[in-house]
Amino acid sequence: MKFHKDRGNAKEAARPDRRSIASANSESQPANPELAAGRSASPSRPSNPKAADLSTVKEDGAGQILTTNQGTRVNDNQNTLKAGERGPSLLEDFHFREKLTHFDHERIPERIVHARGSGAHGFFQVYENLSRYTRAGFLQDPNVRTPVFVRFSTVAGSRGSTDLARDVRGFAVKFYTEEGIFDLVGNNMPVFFIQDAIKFPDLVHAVKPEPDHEMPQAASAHDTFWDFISLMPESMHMILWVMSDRAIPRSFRMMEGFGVHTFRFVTEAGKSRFVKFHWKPLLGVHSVAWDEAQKISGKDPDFLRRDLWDAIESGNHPEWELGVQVVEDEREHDFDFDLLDPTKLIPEELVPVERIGRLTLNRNPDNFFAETEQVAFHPGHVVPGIDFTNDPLLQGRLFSYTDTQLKRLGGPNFHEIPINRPIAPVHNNQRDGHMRQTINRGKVSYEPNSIGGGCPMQARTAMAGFATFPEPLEGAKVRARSEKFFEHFSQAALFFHSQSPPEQDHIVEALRFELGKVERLPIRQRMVAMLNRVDGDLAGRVAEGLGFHEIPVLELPINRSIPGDGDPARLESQRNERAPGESPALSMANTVKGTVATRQIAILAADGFDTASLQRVKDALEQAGASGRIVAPRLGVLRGQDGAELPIDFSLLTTSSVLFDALYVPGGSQSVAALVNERDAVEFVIEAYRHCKPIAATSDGVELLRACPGVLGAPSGTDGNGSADGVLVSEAPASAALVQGFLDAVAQHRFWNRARKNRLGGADDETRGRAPLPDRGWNGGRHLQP
Ligand code: HDE
Repeated sequence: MKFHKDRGNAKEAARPDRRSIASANSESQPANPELAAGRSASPSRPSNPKAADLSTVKEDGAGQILTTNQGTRVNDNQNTLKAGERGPSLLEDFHFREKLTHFDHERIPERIVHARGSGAHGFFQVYENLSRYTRAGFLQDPNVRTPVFVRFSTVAGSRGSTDLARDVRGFAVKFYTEEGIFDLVGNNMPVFFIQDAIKFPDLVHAVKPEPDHEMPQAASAHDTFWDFISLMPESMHMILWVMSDRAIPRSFRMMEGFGVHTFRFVTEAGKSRFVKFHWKPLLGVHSVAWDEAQKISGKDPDFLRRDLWDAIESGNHPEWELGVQVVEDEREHDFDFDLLDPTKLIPEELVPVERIGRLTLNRNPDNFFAETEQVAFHPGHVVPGIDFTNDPLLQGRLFSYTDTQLKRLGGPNFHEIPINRPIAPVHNNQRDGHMRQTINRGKVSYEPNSIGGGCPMQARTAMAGFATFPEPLEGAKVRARSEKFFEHFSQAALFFHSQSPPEQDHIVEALRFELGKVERLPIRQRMVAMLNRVDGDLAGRVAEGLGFHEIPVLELPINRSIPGDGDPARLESQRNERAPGESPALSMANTVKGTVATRQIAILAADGFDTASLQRVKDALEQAGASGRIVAPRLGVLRGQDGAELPIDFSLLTTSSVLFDALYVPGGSQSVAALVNERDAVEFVIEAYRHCKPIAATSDGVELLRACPGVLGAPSGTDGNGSADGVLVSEAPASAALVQGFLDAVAQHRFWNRARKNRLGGADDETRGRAPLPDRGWNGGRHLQP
């Protein structure tokens, strides 16, 4: 290593040259003719231009010498500079002061919402040219891979809170397109709590920990949240989503995503259509059980972050298809609901989702802070061909996101932070400000100008200049919503009616839990009365869990979101009296169940296990893309019946049943005898059963299941012939049929009906006495006709 560097032109040479694509042009020619044509991908571009861009700022201390921030080499990083060995520290110690000052300033404000998040890099590729819908360059050429950075998040909790809180998940995608950044800042639920952005601070204040004692963390189960909700009937549809298992996903990789608002697609010719965006995970949509979620929060609060990281590290790249529901402009008013109302979805049975491309996440960040924390999304980051509607929630968001970055990232230059800067060239007359990185050359920082030849110049639309869709507008200036916004209940009922019976049970249980944590009786009563407007059966079951003998009377007006001079009667919640129907696409029970890829299966064993069976099941799992992990009473190496040795992945102390998707117990009399006497092993099995996971046991392994109360109560399948409740037992060693039956069961994910049958964790059925219900008229299910 050279001690004295030749610093002659080092500073110049080190300047990353990442802005050379379209230097200021004084002629009215497009800087990049391909861009002007709405196309992208010059053949000379690196395969991932964003990765290449980020590489210019990466630092690695390996093999390097420790320096100060000024590049001065440090000789003593152990002692402060003192006046004598026992003397006071000296102000002169520039190294110490720089180090401590930097440390003192290492934290930035966390996001007011979505503080807890996990990110990854990847790319998006469209399946075919979509010029019939949009001029957006990244949606034209199936050969172009557009780099993306995705951040998943919870909403309510702080940065260090648990991943498995019952909550909405953020699903924010930053596309680094050749025409600039497009951010699709969505959630894993297709609707939202409120209709107008002006209520967002109220909603967030209500759900955040209560302001006097700052409790509870990352939880909606408290008085202020339900107080607000019980007065805001427009939230009812979203509430049912948040009370469903969608709010406790098994993995970020197994969540749907939604743009929520209605956006616009605009073609080259200026034709506009409405569009809703969807992300469909190729692994299907799966969740955990609520009891499991709470335990995971203790055992591994980073469960979802770890799952995403590990999947990418091991080459299991998560994938989603981008779907669009496209509605012709002329059909804007054809629906029972207002397309601008973000508390409503367009049922897929009415407008099918067209799958237009694929998102793949294939690279973990190098540095959490620099990338996942500093990434700044904004629904207002759009490219030509994508435009807004007047959804009043979206309109408010268009203000909020820049404002929030100014506070969080400290100034107006946050777009220069490497993770945020576009791969498209940036040229404008914005200057200066905190932490400015760009060194703008020349005298000109205004427009029009003659000194700079008029540059940087505006782009014609034919040069991929963004031009807002000229939507005709009329009307008085008012603070109001359209009439259809006041229909608050029928899509909540549609959602509830579209769920399978176990999913409905989970919603009932969630509401009993959440409202059970509410201390003020009138809030509980108002909520149950409100739920009764959605569905009488739902309200009755929640009421029963709360110990009510009858459904409380709903006080009028239901809608308390009323302006000072507003007429409550005119602004009252409406309910469409038609039967809500069913939309099978809303139920996770109808999701993809054809794969076991990336599932984590615990193999519970001790010394003396049946080597052949264990190996057969483990190999089969791994061949199918799942992982069989050995869990034993201690760490180290296990010795099988025949003396074969196997490394142990986890001891019963270092892991937990809730961290796995399924369980296999091989035989081996010595192994099983040890496990039967191990309380943690018995609990492991009982929990896997209680959480409705697939379980298989062979030969002596069945003994362990017998030692677990309730588990073999009603086995409906033996010898690997398949099992209705996902418990496969065979008194023989693992056969090919058993292995296949187990794989099929793991692909099913969970056997939620087991909880119904055994009353373990599921809601009650009709057998318990229930209060007579005044209003149960919403049960006539029918499928929606496309
Ligand atoms: Fe956000 N939201 N939001 N939001 N949102 C933020 O911006 C806001 C809404 C969403 O991983 C904040 O940079 C308002 C809907 C995601 O960094 C803030 C309203 C949807 C993320 C903000 C909404 C979202 C945010 C906080 C009502 C789904 C995390 C930090 C009008 C379509 C992005 C930040 C990330 C973050 C404001 C409602 C999604 C304060 C005012 C609806 C995924 O600007």
